[in-house]
Amino acid sequence: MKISVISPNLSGCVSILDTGVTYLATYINERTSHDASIWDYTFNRHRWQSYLLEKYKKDKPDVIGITHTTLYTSYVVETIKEIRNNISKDIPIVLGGYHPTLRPRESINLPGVDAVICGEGEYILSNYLDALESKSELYNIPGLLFKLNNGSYFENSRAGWIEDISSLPFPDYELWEDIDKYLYFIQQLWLIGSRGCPYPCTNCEEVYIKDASPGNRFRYRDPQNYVDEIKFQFERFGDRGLRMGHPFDPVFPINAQWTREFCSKYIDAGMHTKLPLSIFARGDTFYLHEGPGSARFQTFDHDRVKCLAEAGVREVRIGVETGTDRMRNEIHKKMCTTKQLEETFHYMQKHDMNTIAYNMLGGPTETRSEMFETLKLNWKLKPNKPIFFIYQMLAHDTQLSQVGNYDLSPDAISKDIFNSEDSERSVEDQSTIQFGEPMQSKTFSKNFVVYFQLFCYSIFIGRRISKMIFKQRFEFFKNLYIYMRRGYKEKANMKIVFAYFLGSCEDNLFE
Ligand code: B12
Ligand code: SF4
Repeated sequence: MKISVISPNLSGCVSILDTGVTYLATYINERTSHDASIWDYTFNRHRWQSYLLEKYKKDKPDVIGITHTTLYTSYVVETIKEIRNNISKDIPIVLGGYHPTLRPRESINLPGVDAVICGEGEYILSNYLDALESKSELYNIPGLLFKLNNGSYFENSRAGWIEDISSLPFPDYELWEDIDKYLYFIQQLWLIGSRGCPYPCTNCEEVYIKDASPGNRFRYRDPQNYVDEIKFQFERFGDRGLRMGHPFDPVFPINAQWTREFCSKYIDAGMHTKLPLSIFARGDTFYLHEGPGSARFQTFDHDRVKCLAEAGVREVRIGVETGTDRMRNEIHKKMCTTKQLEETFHYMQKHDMNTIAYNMLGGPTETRSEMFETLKLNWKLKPNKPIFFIYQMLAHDTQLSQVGNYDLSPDAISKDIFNSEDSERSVEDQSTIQFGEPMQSKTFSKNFVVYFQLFCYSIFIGRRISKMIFKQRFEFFKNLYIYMRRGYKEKANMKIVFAYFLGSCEDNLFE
């Protein structure tokens, strides 16, 4: 059977190189008798309907898959309509990804959908394709929901998380026709060495997704296997624009022993001098030995940071999230104090690591003065790049009702994810976290968050741009012009292109 999986990115964001889709299609191609291709709107979004038709005629798939993230729901719905109205009334359409995993019944009830995969897709999709090919029953495929002839649906039991993620093939990014364009704009590749996360943050889907399927959600790859993949990706893309590896593991260095093993293997492979890495860590990560639940050590683990630095980790991305302990720990349940953040940023700077601070503006119950605290804390922490996301309602938010003593029920807080009628944001921006739609609140107006974000950026970007111009002089303007012109030509979202220019382009990759 032939399946084409769509990444329906109409936002104009040039970084949506979907790792889940890549893993899925690679597995189908390399480990099953079926064939998979990827159809990607990112650089075709202004003619996505004709693009779909061309791809359909060329690839002639038997099944169409669509990856469904919550903020992209409208793109998924439009895609299904287009397929049903202008391409095929009866080709099976299967949805998978974070939204169907968290809200499978909502996804299966979308008009035009035939099946939904809940959980990780590799084995489940392969079983589904086997069953379609042999025209056998779909009743015994764990993880699958499918439509019945009478319009209702049948829901199989859940499949369980894949136990050994090191056994999966390395993701084949060549399946993305536009991989060279992605590499031009982002100059990095997303790498996945773990799946899941052990923390309970209430702003994140991770804490809810744990229960969407049985088994152990938080899994790490064998360090050697991870290093082998990074080397493999570098050999393929190193001379095509790849300048930095970006492990997307939310808590990359959480386990001291795993971190040391990874670092020594990365050095043994000679990769530390070839491909620098930018990793995620939390403000409390370097105070822990074996993750949450284990004894907390109050002393900072300098050795672990040194070891990362020696292995070529040049940048650490840290979730500051908000300026007050109330928002960070009582509402978002981050378990990380302002003091730990201050120390962590200080030590990172001492160890010569670049830092990125991730922040969220406009979370549930946040007040305007608390948002100012976030700005003040960032000023104090002096990250190389601060990022101010707008808090977005995701699939789990509607289920939140009480956090600590706070009422987060629908009566207290607007829970309408797709409420955008009075939006200040363009349709394309609404699906992004950078410039997305603020939630409604009694403590601030949507406009306040929108303008406050601009204010934060203008302060920090001004400082950063002046530094860059001072260092790079004419080159800065030349590079900016070339990069923005290419973004314009590719009809990308120019705000996001500008953000990537400052974040990861040419001489701006690291300060
Ligand atoms: C890496 C990452 C990215 C990367 C790659 C995105 C991707 N989808 O692969 C980038 C930087 C592009 C990114 C962008 C965004 N991300 Co992001 N990202 C992650 C992160 C850290 C890891 C995801 C991952 O690679 N997991 C490993 C892969 C193998 O698993 P997977 O993606 O779940 O894919 C499996 C299944 O879902 C399923 N599957 C997926 N698609 C399909 C399709 C079909 C047809 C089938 C059958 C199965 C199937 O099979 C896959 C293989 O097992 C997660 C958080 C986390 N810790 O998990 C957030 C996360 C996925 N991101 C999130 C968000 C909100 C975004 C953005 C909207 C942010 C923005 N720019 O504004 C965009 C959305 C873009 C998009 N379409 O995904 C949310 C999604 C929440 C939701 N309910 O949709 C998450 C869960 C974080 C959170 N806040 O909780 N992200
Ligand atoms: S540490 Fe990051 S990935 Fe883990 S639950 Fe918290 S926000 Fe989600």
